[in-house]
Amino acid sequence: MAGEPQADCLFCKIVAGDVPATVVRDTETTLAFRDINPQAPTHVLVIPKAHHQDAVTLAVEAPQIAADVLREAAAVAEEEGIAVAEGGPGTGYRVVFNTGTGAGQTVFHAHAHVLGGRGLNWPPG
Ligand code: IU
Repeated sequence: MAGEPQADCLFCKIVAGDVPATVVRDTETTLAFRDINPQAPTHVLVIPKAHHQDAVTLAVEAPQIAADVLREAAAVAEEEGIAVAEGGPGTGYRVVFNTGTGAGQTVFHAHAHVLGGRGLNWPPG
């Protein structure tokens, strides 16, 4: 059923406390923790605690929680000091939802990457 924990899901295990993570924010519906393989000085993942396979599925199955994830992504950026609307390289941040293996998704539990603290190129690789 949509939202139910999956036994073989890494992020469900992090939510359950069975796999360690460096948690930076914890709400009723979301968890934010540092990526173990950071691609920028700030690289935090924001996930729904409930299991949904990707961001779009989350938005369809639980739109309120999708909004919570985005709000938490912004809160992480504020806390990390990168939520600067008009600054130079290293200010501002990127919120990324890799969706599908071809786009780099490796964990099939919805998650937002919050990236910042260095210059970010466009288009991305
Ligand atoms: P992706 O968009 O599905 O590729 O992102 C998955 C991320 O999960 C990736 O950046 C990993 O470094 C990260 N990660 C993690 O933070 N903790 C873990 O135990 C594992 C992966 I495995």
